Amino acid sequence: MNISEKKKNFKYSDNFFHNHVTFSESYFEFDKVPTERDSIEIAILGRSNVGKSTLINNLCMNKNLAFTSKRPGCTVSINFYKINQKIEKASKAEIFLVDLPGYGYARKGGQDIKKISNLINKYLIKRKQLIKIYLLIDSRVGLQPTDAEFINFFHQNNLEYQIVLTKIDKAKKVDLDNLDILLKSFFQGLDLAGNEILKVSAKEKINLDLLRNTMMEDFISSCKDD
Ligand SMILES: Nc1nc2c(ncn2[C@@H]2O[C@H](COP(=O)(O)OP(=O)(O)OP(=O)(O)O)[C@@H](O)[C@H]2O)c(=O)[nH]1
Ligand SMILES: [Mg+2]
Repeated sequence: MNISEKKKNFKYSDNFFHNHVTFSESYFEFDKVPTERDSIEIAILGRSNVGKSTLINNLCMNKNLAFTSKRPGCTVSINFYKINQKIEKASKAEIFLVDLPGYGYARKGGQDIKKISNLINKYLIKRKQLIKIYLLIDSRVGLQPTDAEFINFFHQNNLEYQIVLTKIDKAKKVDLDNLDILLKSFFQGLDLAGNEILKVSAKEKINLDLLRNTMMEDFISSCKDD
């Protein structure tokens, strides 16, 4: 589906998120996450401070859902936000947005980085309910080596993903153009599976409707063969 076709469905997908999302639970260890839950999950991943939690709040139109901070290292647990809607084809499945801790930031020496990357990696590799990863990249900071490592990791492990550039309200046009060129060359050898790179601003609410729609379509299509 192209962007103009998607726009027709925005009302429906805005409503899918609006007032229907509640905090469910947090886990500091992957082994505590319930394994046999009948759920479908989209994870939000990215470097610390890229804007993951802010994006979740703005997608769900609820500023008080996820904790956000100017300082990096704010989210240190896996946080589940439940979308209280059902998908016809899988009427029993619970639907979650999952806010992951940010990578690349050490709060207390090197300890945290290792613990957090273990938590993220376990969730990404072991979670059967995970249908797609939305990898956020700060449009002002650009693609960092750790982001590239994750993208390679997705390909090695056949994980579905979508790249989202954040904070485009703050990026200069020239930086966005340069980042476009860099990403195009990075992805040349990799199959992006037809997914366009999305560019959003939570602050200025740019392309959030498109992002909601893309996520809703992911949830629906993950249930098609059930
Ligand atoms: N200008 C601008 N600032 C943003 C935007 N999104 C988030 N921010 C700011 O970026 C900072 C970090 O936001 P968070 O949402 O806490 O980032 P995070 O990725 O969840 O960070 P961790 O939990 O540490 O991994 C905050 O000061 C936000 O206000 C945006 O679209 N535009
Ligand atoms: Mg956060």
